[in-house]
Amino acid sequence: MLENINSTQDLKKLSLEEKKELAEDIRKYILEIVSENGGHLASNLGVVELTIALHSSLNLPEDKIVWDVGHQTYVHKILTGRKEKMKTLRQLGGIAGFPKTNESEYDCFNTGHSGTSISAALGIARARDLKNQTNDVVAVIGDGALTGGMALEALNDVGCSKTKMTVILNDNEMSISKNIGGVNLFLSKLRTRKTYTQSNISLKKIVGKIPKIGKPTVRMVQKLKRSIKQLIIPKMFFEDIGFTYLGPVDGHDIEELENMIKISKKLDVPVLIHVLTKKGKGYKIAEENPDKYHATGPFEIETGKSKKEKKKDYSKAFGEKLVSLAKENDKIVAITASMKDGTGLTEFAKQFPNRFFDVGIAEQHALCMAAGMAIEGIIPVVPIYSSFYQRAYDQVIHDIAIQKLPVIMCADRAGIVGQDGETHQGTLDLAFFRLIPNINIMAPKDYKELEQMLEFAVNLKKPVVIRYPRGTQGQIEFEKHENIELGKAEILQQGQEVTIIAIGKMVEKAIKLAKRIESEGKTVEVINARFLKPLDKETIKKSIEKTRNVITIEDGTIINGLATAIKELIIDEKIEGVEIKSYAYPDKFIEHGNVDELEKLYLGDLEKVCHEEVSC
Ligand SMILES: Cc1ncc(C[n+]2csc(CCOP(=O)(O)OP(=O)(O)O)c2C)c(N)n1
Repeated sequence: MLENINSTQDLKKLSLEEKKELAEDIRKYILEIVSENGGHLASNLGVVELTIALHSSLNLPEDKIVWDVGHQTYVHKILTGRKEKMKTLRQLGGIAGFPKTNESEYDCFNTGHSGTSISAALGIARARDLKNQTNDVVAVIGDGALTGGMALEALNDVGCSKTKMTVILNDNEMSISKNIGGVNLFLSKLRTRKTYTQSNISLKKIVGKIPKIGKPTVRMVQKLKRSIKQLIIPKMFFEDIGFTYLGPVDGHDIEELENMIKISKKLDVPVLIHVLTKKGKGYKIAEENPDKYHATGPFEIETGKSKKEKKKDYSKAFGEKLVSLAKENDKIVAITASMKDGTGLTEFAKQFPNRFFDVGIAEQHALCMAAGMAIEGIIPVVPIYSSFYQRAYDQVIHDIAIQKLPVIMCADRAGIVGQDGETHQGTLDLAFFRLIPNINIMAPKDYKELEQMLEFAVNLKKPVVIRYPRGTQGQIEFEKHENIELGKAEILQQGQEVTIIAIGKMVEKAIKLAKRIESEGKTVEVINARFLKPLDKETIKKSIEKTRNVITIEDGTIINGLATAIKELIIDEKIEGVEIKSYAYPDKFIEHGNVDELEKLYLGDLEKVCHEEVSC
């Protein structure tokens, strides 16, 4: 069936039975692609029927669908002319894992971070009204994303705005792990109301007749439905804030989904369709472990086994050390914004359930709450992916830094993360944290240094950021691990003619580059900066005054990171006659691709560059 589908027009010609067949073909195709390239599996398998129903019922690209997070758009991409190109999913120059307006006219808004879809859709709908157009606008949002403040802020606005638009709540009871919080409790009540489902059956019967009836009748149906519902669910949050609620509907029943979407198109008010789906649907291994297959590397389809050996990584090193510190110090707590496993907190949560807090996809709340705990003498440790820290910038400034509260902010997935692309690259954190007064910023060269830094941070009693990359430590085994001192760099090797200053995972590259330069007959001083703030000005100044030839290396943007800090130092200290070369990412959003490829593309092959460009 999939072979014959090249556009949404082809899809619209299919019978219901054919659409069901198509759904199975799409599942197989997604499995093939993700098992080869890696990617978001379970969420995509869960929305196959929903996406087919949306594309059958709407008229894209005039109508608009905004996909929340956007990790579940593989089906959408397959149905909108990108079927063949999907084989290049997440590869450099290939199809992105998230919606991209520059990839297709069917992608109407870029997403990647959770909770933006309802706001964006409301904006698009309001713009439509201002332009006197009549197209439909739909936001598709998961129950996980609905735990985030921005999604709730948008619901609040849409509900009372009376703007015609539809929110599809894709409720699979999962965020990446099991969904949590009050919103989840509320949804679980809706899910399990048998009587309410019963009322839907009568609704379905009425809906079947809709093509023949006019608007007044639809309004009557609505009224009737509302009165039934008020009897069954007296406190119905969505209706109370201004939505017409339809559902819950079986998210794997194409016919029922199409009916609901048809009704919503006829209503001139905000509608919320509550769709129940199963994450991983159709692939038993993912159905049973939806969290593990939320996002995955390449794997064998038959067994679900990863094709790559799973090694210890920075998140795990962080999690293990935190557990050992927490055993000694009962003031330590861990806070996650729905990323327990990804940030290495699984074991902590098991061992210290009372000191572990999953707040939902709510980074802003996580950090302000951490500030509240810190002011009362608790030691909150908050690992959040670097790019998601962007969400909580004001909380870092307003709630933590101004009050100098000792919150330990761990920016995981700092630097280039690879295939998730521009919304997920962690290249901005050094720059944006450095701007904030009172914040101390560290980055470790390996696991051991991360452990040292975490222990140091626990005792520091000041706001602190530790940033570390995705994946494993480098190949070099560093013997030297001096004690951490606030604002002190570590000289890894001494030299007379060139100074290389690097931070975090790039220290390994500094050592390699030094070897290359040395092979050409010059001696090189290698400084592991350790702290971007406070910078070890004394050590660095001394070295630069000696060599007058500096190379900086960092895995962040060229703006306001290590390179900038060193240039400022040279100017402020009036060190003259210095040659400086900086390796950093350019002032642009870095696309998707694998980490090695992107490093080569943007930083050059450092060893090769050394050979060609540095006067070795
Ligand atoms: C601001 C932000 N924080 C964290 C994430 C990581 N993340 C990606 S998907 C996801 C879970 C989303 O759950 P839900 O909205 O229910 O969608 P589902 O995958 O279950 O369909 C999380 C936490 C993110 N994308 N954005």
